[in-house]
Amino acid sequence: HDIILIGAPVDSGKRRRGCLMGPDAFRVAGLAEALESLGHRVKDLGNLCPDPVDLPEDPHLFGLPETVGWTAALMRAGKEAAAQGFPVFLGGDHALSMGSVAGVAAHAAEAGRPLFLLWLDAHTDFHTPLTTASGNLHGVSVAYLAGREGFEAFPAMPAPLPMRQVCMIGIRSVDPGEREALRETEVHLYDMRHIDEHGIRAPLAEFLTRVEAANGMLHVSLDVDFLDPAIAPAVGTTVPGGATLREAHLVMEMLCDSGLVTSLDLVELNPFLDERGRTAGVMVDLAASLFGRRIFDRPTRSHA
Ligand code: DIR
Ligand code: MN
Ligand code: MN
Ligand code: MN
Repeated sequence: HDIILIGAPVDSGKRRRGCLMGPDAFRVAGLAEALESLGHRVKDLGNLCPDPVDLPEDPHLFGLPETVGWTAALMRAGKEAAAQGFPVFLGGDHALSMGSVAGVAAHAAEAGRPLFLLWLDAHTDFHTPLTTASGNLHGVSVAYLAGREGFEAFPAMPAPLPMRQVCMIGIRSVDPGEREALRETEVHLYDMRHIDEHGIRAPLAEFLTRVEAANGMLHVSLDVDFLDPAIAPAVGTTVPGGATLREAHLVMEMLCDSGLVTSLDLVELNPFLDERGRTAGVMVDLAASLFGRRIFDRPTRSHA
């Protein structure tokens, strides 16, 4: 692949600071070198800045103007990068996915292909600015992408994502407002109990089969808190009972085998909370698995 690294030090999506250091932590942990060693061409665009926006703060929401500025800047950068190669967005908190996925969606719409979204997260991030109790905008990204109401302050989502094209895996923290709203959608949602009962392979394989059948593009959004905090402590919103290291690598290797992934977010890493770069290293290893690192080659076979 022609991989385009886009630093997005978004730190306005929640109150606890530190995700702005994420892009540099990924660099220090050797992301570009790992991907190059797998035979890819890697170009690092450095860090983006949010667009200046002329918008008042909202007393109910944290960091609204800055987050709107990030969404606009990332939407532009994401659309452009998707036309040129394989964008990898280095977060930054999960508010960045409003811009990254919107940009990629705009590209997919122009290419005439449906965009699918794999959301690997403890959380569903399906609040809107009207329903959020915390006021933290890293919790509204999927709702924005789906075109839910309440986002008048944001740039219009260019190509709203049908929720049936969204698959969520790893879910274990859902607020009441999100739960109700999700019930009305066709999202494919696999919570941790589903993983416990059926393993992580089956639901992912089913989703990949659908993406392939639709000739879709596939964006993967990996929130650090998808992982169990025992292996990935450097995130502001740890939730016990997450994916194990082996489950996460299996997901990444299956995604690699599928050949379907066209863009990636690595989000919510807070290096200020890390243990000597341990979580950054885990995220880099997972990205490497997605881009072809493996223990031994396997005979190629389909995900089904
Ligand atoms: C939480 C979001 N449901 C909230 N938490 C997230 O504040 O609305 N943590 N996304 O990563
Ligand atoms: Mn998230
Ligand atoms: Mn999360
Ligand atoms: Mn989070």
